[in-house]
Amino acid sequence: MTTHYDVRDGIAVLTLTNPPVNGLGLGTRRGVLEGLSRAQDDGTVRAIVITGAGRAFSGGADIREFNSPAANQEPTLPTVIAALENSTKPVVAAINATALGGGLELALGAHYRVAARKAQVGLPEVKLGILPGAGGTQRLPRAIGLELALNLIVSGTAVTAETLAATRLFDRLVETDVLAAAFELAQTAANQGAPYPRVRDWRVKHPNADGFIAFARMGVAAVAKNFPAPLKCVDAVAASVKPFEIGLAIERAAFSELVASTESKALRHAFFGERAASKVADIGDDITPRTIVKVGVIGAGTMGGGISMNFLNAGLPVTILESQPEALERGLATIRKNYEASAKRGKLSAAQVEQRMHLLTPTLSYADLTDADLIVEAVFEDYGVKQAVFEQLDAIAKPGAILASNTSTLDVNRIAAFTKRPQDVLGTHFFSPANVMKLLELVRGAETGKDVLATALGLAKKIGKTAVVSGVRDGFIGNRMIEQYSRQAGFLLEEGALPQQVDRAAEKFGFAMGPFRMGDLAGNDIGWAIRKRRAIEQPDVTYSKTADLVCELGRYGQKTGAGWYDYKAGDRAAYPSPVVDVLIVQHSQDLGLHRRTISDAEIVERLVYSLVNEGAKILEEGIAAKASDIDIVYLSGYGFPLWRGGPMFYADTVGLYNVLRAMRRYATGHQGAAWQPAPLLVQLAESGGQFNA
Ligand code: 3H9
Repeated sequence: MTTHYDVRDGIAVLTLTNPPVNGLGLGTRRGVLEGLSRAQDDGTVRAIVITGAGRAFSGGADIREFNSPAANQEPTLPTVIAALENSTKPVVAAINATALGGGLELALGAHYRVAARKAQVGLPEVKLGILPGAGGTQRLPRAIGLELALNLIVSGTAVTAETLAATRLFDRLVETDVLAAAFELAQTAANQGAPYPRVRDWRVKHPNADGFIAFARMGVAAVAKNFPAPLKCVDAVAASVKPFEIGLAIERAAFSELVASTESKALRHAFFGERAASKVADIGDDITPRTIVKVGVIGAGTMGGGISMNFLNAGLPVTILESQPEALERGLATIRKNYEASAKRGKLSAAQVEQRMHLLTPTLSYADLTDADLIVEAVFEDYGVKQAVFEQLDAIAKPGAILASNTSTLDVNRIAAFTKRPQDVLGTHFFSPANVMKLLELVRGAETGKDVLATALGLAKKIGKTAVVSGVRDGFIGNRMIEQYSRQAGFLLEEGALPQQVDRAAEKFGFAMGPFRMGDLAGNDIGWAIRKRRAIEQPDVTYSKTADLVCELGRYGQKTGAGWYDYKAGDRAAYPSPVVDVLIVQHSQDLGLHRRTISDAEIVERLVYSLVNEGAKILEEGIAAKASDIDIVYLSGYGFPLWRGGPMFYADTVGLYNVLRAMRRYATGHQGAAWQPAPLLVQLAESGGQFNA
């Protein structure tokens, strides 16, 4: 049972009991309606209170149900809300905690609302690529006014109930006992008798609704770009000045259209994918995480500093170690500078800056790390350097301390073997800038303890990261895939494209940055070093030499003032470089290739499908546990367009048969050997399957 019914002192109490957040799935909707009928039929019941059990009033419609037959099966949410509204006995919503989306819409169908002051309320549907589809766009403007409602609905922001104290939305706001206040109100309402107030009967008043809506539409159109939902929200809210049923029909039509859109499916995929990423099959509630109260960070460079800031921000003291006093000074100064920049932007107070700096202890001695519960190293990517660090850590770290490597490509098992406690070692691959980027790849070594991984997952949440678990393989998930993408980008140059065309096509597809601008930002020397290593480790794997030629000119990217593009002092814009263009064309000639015009569509397919193919290999090797993990890596760490749901989800929407067919076509072209399709992709394409089934 996902609703509970009982009668106390002549008041029927309907409690939503559908953990974790009382989602309004079919069973719960039925329960509410049945409870309502029971209360109408029971002569002893004078009024009805509806509330939620546990941590929420209701988190809204059950998102998992969307696009399944149950979503449209009666009673739908609009049916349930209409029944509340038309109840012959007064209905009071007792908003004990979070009321979002359909949850708030349900409350708007009650005659009265009592809420806990701190309860979070809002209509966040737009974040899932839809709009409130159970009357929210019509009732909320009636309750709180057109402008405020439009802002909340278009942004999807949740606010505390007390923020809306000045509006008609809540009849009472209370500190603690919501149910008692709701009972009192229910008794009073029953004493007064019908008619009971219905939000639908209220009028939206605004001195210039048309002008305001036109203004809002312009602003929303400018920022919503690839997301259709925000403008539909504006249209629906605009209709709230019309008769209620007309507005409701407009909302309903927009909801049906949006819920079926690829953008909404992608956003819902990302919502669940992000939550699923933190769940690991063999790590259940029986695994007790270790306690982390003190952190050590080795290396005060860009990465070490950024990593430290994450822990400081979460209130965890950090001891940061460097080998040279100057480097330590520099690292500390950078951290302070970053915090002061945040303070200038108004994101931190001066006191908060000091509080964080106060939690930071600099040191040149490993002896100061002996009481750390977690030590993260962010030193140079070289086995020799890592070995020296991990042997030291093994010697000084207290028993049970977690030893983490921020390696972005090296073998975590080999690193773990530098210690006598491989069960305490894992990879924590932060992305630069580490204090900003959401993604954290947790690399589980062959011997990493379950409690160590559980601790890292919990800690990731605490420091606001989106953690994805990867097995041990060169490049883990993200960088392993990006290498194939970069290879294709290089081959495209040999065949006829220029960096600016490739970047433009990738950015038009929606990538935050094309591959060459990204290379210039990250530093082209990093890829160069990897290719040199590959030449020894995997001599059969081919790369375009173009990138090496660019590096040989000292063009490492923004940091050297020149890379694939030219840069001007004090200006981060990338200017196409005649030097690089000549170099590329010359290189094609040297290879004996006849340069051809390459379409943007081909560029995008080759970039994205190379990610997909490698992703499929990662999945079949078990390096990633599920396709959505790969999508989350790309959405949170690599600027993949959110509305396309990540590379694996995107491939599903294109159709794996079509993806494979295109790959087979490219396999007959220049450097076609790079297009060996992953067996998993072939199998799914042939059986009509999907990565994200
Ligand atoms: C809607 O209402 C449409 C209507 O307008 C029209 C209908 C006709 N459904 O985030 P957490 C799960 S659209 C199903 O980790 P928190 C979530 O997957 C809906 N499941 O916790 C997770 O499950 P698991 C509009 C849901 O405390 C667990 O709950 N509403 C739903 O940090 C805990 O979630 C929204 O968009 C749901 N609606 O945050 C609200 N919500 O444990 C979306 C949550 O298996 N939800 N789950 O991984 C949220 O913003 C947050 O989850 C919430 C709790 C603030 C509620």
